[in-house]
This record gives sequence, structure tokens and C-alpha cells, in this order.
Amino acid sequence: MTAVTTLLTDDQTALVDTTLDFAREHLAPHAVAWDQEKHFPLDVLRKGAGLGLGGLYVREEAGGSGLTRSDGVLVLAALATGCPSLAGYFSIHNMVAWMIDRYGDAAQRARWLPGLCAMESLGSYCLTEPGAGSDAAALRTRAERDGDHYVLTGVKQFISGAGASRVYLVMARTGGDGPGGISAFVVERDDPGLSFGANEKKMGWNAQPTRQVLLDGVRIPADRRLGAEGDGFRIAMSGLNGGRLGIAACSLGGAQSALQRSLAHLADREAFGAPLLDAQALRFRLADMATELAAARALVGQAATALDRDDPQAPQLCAMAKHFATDTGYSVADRALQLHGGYGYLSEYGIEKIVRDLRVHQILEGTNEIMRLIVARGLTGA
Ligand code: FAD
Ligand code: 2MC
Repeated sequence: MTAVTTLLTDDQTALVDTTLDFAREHLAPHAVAWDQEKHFPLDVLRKGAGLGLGGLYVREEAGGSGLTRSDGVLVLAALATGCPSLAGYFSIHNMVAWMIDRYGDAAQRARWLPGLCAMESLGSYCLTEPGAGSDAAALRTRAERDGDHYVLTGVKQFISGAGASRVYLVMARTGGDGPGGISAFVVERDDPGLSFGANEKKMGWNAQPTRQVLLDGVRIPADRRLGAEGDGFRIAMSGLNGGRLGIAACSLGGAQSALQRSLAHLADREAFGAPLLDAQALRFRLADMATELAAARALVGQAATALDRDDPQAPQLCAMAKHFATDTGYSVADRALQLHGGYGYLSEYGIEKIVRDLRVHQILEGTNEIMRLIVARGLTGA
């Protein structure tokens, strides 16, 4: 069985193989050190951009790779076999680039997309606030219109890539309460009034920074608004549909790597006079892990197809896939740690890092409780 999926077209196989090579050569050998040193490897991101990883879903005429979501999830899963944390950042960056391509006008696309596709500029997605996480439509950052400008004031919490990124896609309130009062803006790192909190100390995802983004009267021209006033929440949510699939794919790749390491370890490790791989209880556990991953992969693929077809059920399917694949990924990685015995608990084996990295996938881009809420609303219509 291939590392990431089965039943691929020839083009998809080539895409996956190229990305697996990149992950094997440029991510995997350094993943443990990046985690320990909290190093965000900008040079490696740019190398990835050389393969088209900076604009996965951006149209080709704007410098992107023009991939479908079905192809994109394969790429992100392959990347995550090398480092789920860095793959997770690639996913977020690509969510921002896609939103600008999808909702930006020609001038906005020309201004930001070349740099984003080359990863000379990195992107950050700024929705969450200290007082508004799951209930994102309760956000309080304000964007006050002042002639040809907006003035943004507020605090964004837990922003991936913050400080390193140049392009900040910020959701802010231009109108009244609720989702309809929210608009989307691009703030640039050099805009006066923008600053960042400390790099948060985290359980995992240490190969990328997470900081507060502080907006203190940031004055930007009105042409930095993406879409119409009041469209910001819908734009933010439509970005998250694809983003959630990206995170789901990163769980698949991280867990696949943990499974493969377990196979190698059990084949190598002897106890009671035979390789551990001969123990039927452990073989059954490996079979369960592989089966559950295959089921998760199928659901992610189905949701990606729905998004590619603009199916009205795509948001629900993306939520199902995110919830199912990230729960499965974490559970598979945790079982892989157990199969490694004490060695699984040592940093140098890289397994405990995968467990820590995959844990947050159950929380970010909408917690798995919120994913259930979205699915249930789809079922009940309310
Ligand atoms: P809360 O909303 O306070 O939720 C607390 C608990 O209550 C959770 O278990 C939640 O599921 C549960 N809960 C809440 N409401 C309900 C309900 N109605 N029914 C059932 N259960 C409920 N955000 C960004 O905008 N950009 C980023 O780049 C970004 N990166 C992140 C990186 C990291 C490492 C982390 C940890 C977070 C990141 N986030 C980012 C924020 C992330 O999206 C939020 O943490 C997440 O959406 C949950 O919000 P919260 O932390 O405020 O939890
Ligand atoms: N796709 C498309 N449109 C959507 C959508 C989706 N997934 N979800 C909501 N909308 C639309 C919805 O159709 C409605 O549109 P209209 O006004 O045309 O009717 C509008 O958005 C408002 O939606 P709701 O009425 O459902 O809003 P509500 O406030 O009740 O609930 C909820 C929205 C809970 C689904 C949303 O707040 C949510 O997803 N919360 C989780 C927050 C989250 O995912 N944060 C992630 C931050 S990013 C991150 O973590 C990173 C690591 C980058």
C-alpha cells in the first residue's frame, strides 16, 4: 500500500512521489530538531515553493499550481509524513493564498499572490480572538471607516506564522453584531500599529510560531478590503472548508508515518524469542490502524471531491472529514507510541513528537466539537 493513498491517477502518483521525496529529504531529517529548537525553517518553505507548494490552489495565471482539493490533500498528507507541524503551516498559508485568489480583485491578486506563491511572503489567517474562538462570529476587532481608509483595532489570538508572515488576512467588525457585521482585510507586516505577542510555548506544532497579532489603530487604504463589507464571515468560513481538509490530510500523513515506523520497529525488536511483529495481538493492532486510516482517507477524499464540485453539502463533509481524520490520526499515532514501548517516549525516535503535533489538529480550524455542531446542523437544518 502506498504511503498516502491508493487508487491514484498517474498524475497524482507523480505528485505524491515528488512530495514524499521532498518530505523525506528536506523535512524528516530535521523535524525533531526543529521541534526542540522551535525553528521555523523559512529556507525549506521557499524550497517547497519551488515545487509549487506555495500556491497549491491558486490559479496558474496568477503563479499558482492550480490544483484541485482532491490533489491538494494528497500533497499535504505526503508533506506531513516528514513533519506535521510544517505541513500544517503550508496548509494555512495555502488557505490564505486561495482566499485572496478567490475573493480578491485583479489588483489585489497581482499585489499579493506572486509573493505568496513564491513564499517570499508568508500568509497568516486571523480570525480567533481572546474572547471569541469557537463562537467566531462574536469577534470584536473593529475596522472603522475613515474616508478612503479603515482603522483596525483589536487583538487576534493563536495566530500561526505571526511575526514571520508578511500578509495577514484579518476578519474585523465594520457593522453590527453577528456574522453579517464582519469584513475581511489584508494587513501587511510593515503597517504602522501592527505588532506581535511572544511566541507561545506549546505542546506541539513547534516548527512554526504562534503569536497574538495586536492591531492598534492600524490605518490601511480601503482597497485592502477583500470582498464587500459584511462578507468577511462567509469568506472566512469558505476558506476554512478547504483549510479543515488540509489539517485532516496532515493528520493522515503524520499517522501514516507513525504506522510505518511501528512496522519497522516491531520487525526489528525481538522479545520472547521472536520478532514482536510475529505477535498476533500486535499484528491485529497494526491492521486496525491501517484500516481506520484507510477509512479516514476515503472520507477526506470524498469531502475534497465535494468541495471541488461546489456541492452544497461540502461544508458538512469537510467538517466530518476533519473531525474523523484528526481523531483517527491522533489515536493511530498514540497506538504507534505504545507499540514502540519505552522508545516511543524518547524524543529521538520522533514518535512522541507526532503525537504532540497531531493533538492540536483536534482543536484548531474549528474544534472537533464544533465539527459535530456543523454536521448536526446539516442533519437537522437548525
Ligand atoms: P473555546 O471556543 O473557548 O472552546 C473551549 C471548549 O468548549 C472546546 O472544547 C470547544 O470545543 C467547546 N465548545 C465551545 N462551544 C461549544 C459548543 N457550542 N458545543 C460544544 N462544545 C463547545 N486561530 C486563527 O484564527 N488563526 C490561526 O492561525 C490559528 N492557529 C492556531 C494554532 C494553534 C497551535 C492553536 C492552539 C490554535 C490556533 N487557532 C488559530 C485558534 C483555534 O482555532 C481555536 O483555539 C479554536 O477554534 C477553539 O477556540 P478556543 O481556543 O477559544 O476554545
Ligand atoms: N462554509 C460556507 N459558509 C458558511 C460556513 C461554511 N463552513 N459556515 C457558516 N457559513 C455561512 C453561513 O451559511 C451563513 O451565511 P448566510 O449569512 O449567507 O446565511 C454565515 O456563514 C453565518 O453562519 P452561521 O449562521 O452558521 O454562524 P454561527 O455564528 O451560528 O456559527 C460556526 C458559525 C460555529 C460554524 C463558526 O463560528 C465556526 O466555524 N466556528 C469555529 C471557528 C473556527 O473554525 N476557527 C478556526 C480559526 S483558524 C485556525 O484555527 C487555524 C489554525 C488557521
